[in-house]
Amino acid sequence: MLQESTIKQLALRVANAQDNACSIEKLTIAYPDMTVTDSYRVQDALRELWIGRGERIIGMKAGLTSKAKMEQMGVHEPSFGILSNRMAVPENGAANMAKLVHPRVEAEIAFVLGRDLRGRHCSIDEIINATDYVIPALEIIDSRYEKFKFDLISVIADNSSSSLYVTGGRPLDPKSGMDLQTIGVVIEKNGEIQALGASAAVLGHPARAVQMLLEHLDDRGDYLAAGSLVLTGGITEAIPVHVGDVVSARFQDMGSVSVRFTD
Ligand code: OOG
Ligand code: MG
Repeated sequence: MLQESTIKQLALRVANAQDNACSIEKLTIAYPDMTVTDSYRVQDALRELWIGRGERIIGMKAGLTSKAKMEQMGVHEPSFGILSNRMAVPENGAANMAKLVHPRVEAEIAFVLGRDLRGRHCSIDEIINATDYVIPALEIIDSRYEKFKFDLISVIADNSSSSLYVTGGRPLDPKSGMDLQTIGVVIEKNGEIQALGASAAVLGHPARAVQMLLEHLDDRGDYLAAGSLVLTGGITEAIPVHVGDVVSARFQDMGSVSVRFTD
């Protein structure tokens, strides 16, 4: 277990790379004994830093929750991260490439909770009953590690590559009989199809990502408050983007959500 002073130092190193869009070497190179627990402590320190500069916490993300994502990154366990209001981009808004290292876009189903959820034993039904609505989302991930290569411990310390996110399309009430496992999604870049999939790609059911997140939070004495936004993880592999690209994802019965990359 790393000392608290080291954790704070690592959070500053990661925050600096995030703020200045520069890449750093994997933290596990300098700290080979670092653990997953240490990495989540780095996230705690990042959250403190962000709150200290006036940001608001909006919710959390789960990542590496689909086979396509796990294979693409070579990391086979889900990781979680914190979302702040600084990361929100309006629907069809612009993401400035100058502030990003080597971004990629993911299509995800986002949950917005109507009431608090906590504990290790929430069923999928309980999660759905506590959900106000689900909504299409794009997550723009951007690893601060060179060549977008990392291990589980390093990526968690980089807040699971979170960078920006967009929600859009049509919010739906999951309590009104929709089938959350069979939502088809098509991702287009500049009008050309890049990837397609269905929501069951995320752990069999995207609410399972919320369930795993709750287990993770419970282990740390934390929970999801009413109003939290939860990104459940990319359904397909992530799509690399460059200046001028427009990415949109069309979700079955839920409309589409898009983002533009500008210089
Ligand atoms: C880690 C974050 C993955 C997702 O939705 O799977 C993620 C990464 O691939 O950089 O956000
Ligand atoms: Mg993601």
